[in-house]
Amino acid sequence: MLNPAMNQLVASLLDGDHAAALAEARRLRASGLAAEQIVTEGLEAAMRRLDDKCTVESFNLLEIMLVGRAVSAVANELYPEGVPPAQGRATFVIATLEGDVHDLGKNIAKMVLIGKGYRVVDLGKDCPLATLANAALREHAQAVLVSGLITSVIPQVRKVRAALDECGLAGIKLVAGGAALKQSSAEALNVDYVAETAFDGARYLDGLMREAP
Ligand code: B12
Repeated sequence: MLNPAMNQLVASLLDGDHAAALAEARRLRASGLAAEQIVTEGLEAAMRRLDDKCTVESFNLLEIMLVGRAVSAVANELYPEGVPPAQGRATFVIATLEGDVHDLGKNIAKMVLIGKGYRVVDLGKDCPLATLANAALREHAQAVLVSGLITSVIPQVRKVRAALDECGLAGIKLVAGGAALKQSSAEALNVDYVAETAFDGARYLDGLMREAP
């Protein structure tokens, strides 16, 4: 059920009107709503409504891209990235794997983590396994994060652990997120944790980093 406080934001996002969506997001923040709530009850709710348009005959790429642009604008406003710290609390490498071009959720996860003071190396979308594993090694990452929105990318996700092992990164933590992956278990995906939302993933990583020696 849509939170009525989000009605205007969701409507502006679905219109692809990024100026109106930004203004409404600022108003919601000023009224005391947490950024986390605006993402989970506003941005994610708007994207769920887009679902039909991505599947039925009325599929309209331009419309979806405009909504995506509006979502990105609001996410950037809520989590201003600035310059990622050279020495963050820890370094993570994040990517959407080869075969999947969805990146809005990955970008939100990245911004949330940067907002918490982590250094996040973003390898973008459609990323080959070898590129991901090599970057984790090169950047001395403490965890590897993968985002997946289409079910056909799941076999790739299952291979990440082996690619990391081959690079000598056997113990590195591996976290999955995104609409397609969160329907699976950590065991099935061969990862350490499957995040329900960007914030759930960030809390898991916070816990790991607190435990780290
Ligand atoms: C926008 C969109 C697109 C845009 C993507 C724009 C972009 N730059 O990302 C475009 C138009 C390009 C697109 C293309 C396609 N799409 Co599309 N798309 C969507 C749509 C409508 C929204 C996805 C989205 O951005 N959600 C909002 C974000 C914020 O949510 P999220 O990713 O889950 O992220 C949140 C959390 O999960 C978490 N998170 C995400 N990643 C990670 C990672 C980590 C580590 C952590 C901790 C957290 C985390 O953080 C976010 C905030 O909490 C969905 C429908 C839906 N309801 O999901 C379909 C959907 C994902 N698409 C779908 C399909 C089929 C396609 C196409 C194959 C269509 C086609 N026939 O060509 C192509 C894909 C081509 C490819 N090879 O990848 C299907 C996938 C079905 C499936 N299960 O396999 C969906 C579900 C629609 C449907 N019902 O059929 N799509």
